[in-house]
Amino acid sequence: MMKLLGAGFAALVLSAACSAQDPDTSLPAAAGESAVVTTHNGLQIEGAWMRTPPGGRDMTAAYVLIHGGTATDRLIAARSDQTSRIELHTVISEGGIMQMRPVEGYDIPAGGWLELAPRGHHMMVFGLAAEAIEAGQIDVTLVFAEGGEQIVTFPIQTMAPGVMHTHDGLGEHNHAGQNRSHDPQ
Ligand SMILES: [Cu+2]
Repeated sequence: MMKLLGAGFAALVLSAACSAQDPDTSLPAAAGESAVVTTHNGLQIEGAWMRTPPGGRDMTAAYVLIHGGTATDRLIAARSDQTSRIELHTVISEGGIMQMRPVEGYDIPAGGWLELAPRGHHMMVFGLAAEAIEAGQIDVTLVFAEGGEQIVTFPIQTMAPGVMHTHDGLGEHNHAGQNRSHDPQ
């Protein structure tokens, strides 16, 4: 999906909006929303959440929005002690049917962003511990090619948090609107 987005356009919009002064980055997490986590190389991770698996199952998906830093990075793996494994997946259309495929990683463009969201890129979670579901959250280690390992707490919930509201509300940039234009749906 990201490849369809004009890199120059994204850089233009986000270089100003995602600076250190961006009010987005200093907002505390609201109920049901993960805190904004910043890696040592300036990646900003927000909107993390994992979907509550349907009754009795232990397989689910997890999502996150990662703002790029000043250099391109790559999300190459994810893991948690409270799962048996986490795979990086994308969704492709094959013969008109949407299907999931494992991928080696996702690029995070400098000045751009990587979004994992329902019907698109996602982390596929296998063997989720019942204790994590009961606790309503899980610590997941995200592994970046340049940014190293970063632990992020994912709330476990049935619906997406209102992660885009900060972008919509503050008027400087609008990921939600841009993403719709290259959403696979
Ligand atoms: Cu999947």
